[in-house]
Amino acid sequence: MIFITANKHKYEEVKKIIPKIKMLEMDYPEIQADTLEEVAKYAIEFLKEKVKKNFFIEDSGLFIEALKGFPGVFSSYVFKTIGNEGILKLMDGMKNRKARFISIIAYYDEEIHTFKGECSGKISFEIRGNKGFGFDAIFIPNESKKTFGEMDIEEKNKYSHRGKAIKKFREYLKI
Ligand code: ITT
Repeated sequence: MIFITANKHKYEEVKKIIPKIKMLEMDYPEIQADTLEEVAKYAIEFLKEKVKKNFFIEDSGLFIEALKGFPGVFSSYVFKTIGNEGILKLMDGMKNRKARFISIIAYYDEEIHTFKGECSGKISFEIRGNKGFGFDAIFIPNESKKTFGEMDIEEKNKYSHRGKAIKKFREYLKI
């Protein structure tokens, strides 16, 4: 089973739940669309002719309620540009800190299958923790007081959007 991603952290998280996974780094277009599902499906259409085995990709994003869902489908770009400091600055003085992460796994085996995981929580007031990646250090899932940046992979997987999506995928695969 092949996981096409350029993000080593995502791969490590997935591997804890489905150990027999190989990472393959391949470039694919991430279109500008309204939903993660559309972005993922377009990527599968692009990749399916090029990859000869069954494979999957994962597309994820952070949706902040007070920012009307921003950065959402632009999460990767926003993280690379303004980063966690930028998000905290945008939210300066905002009391509504509600946010959720969404993960879409898109799997191709002659057909496209998608599996969705969501994790609700809030944006912290400061950067906390140096584990994980991306927005982990500013996101506190509802089930905990810690940010994802303060959790090991196992603990993050218990609550996270990706952990939930991968578990659904594992059930589908019956492994
Ligand atoms: P791919 O090669 O798999 O596309 P990517 O890092 O570009 O890797 P996405 O396009 O799905 O991934 O972008 C999602 C961005 O949202 C990612 O770069 C992070 O900044 C952020 N993100 C997604 N899941 C996250 C998580 O579990 N913890 C922290 N940040 C996350």
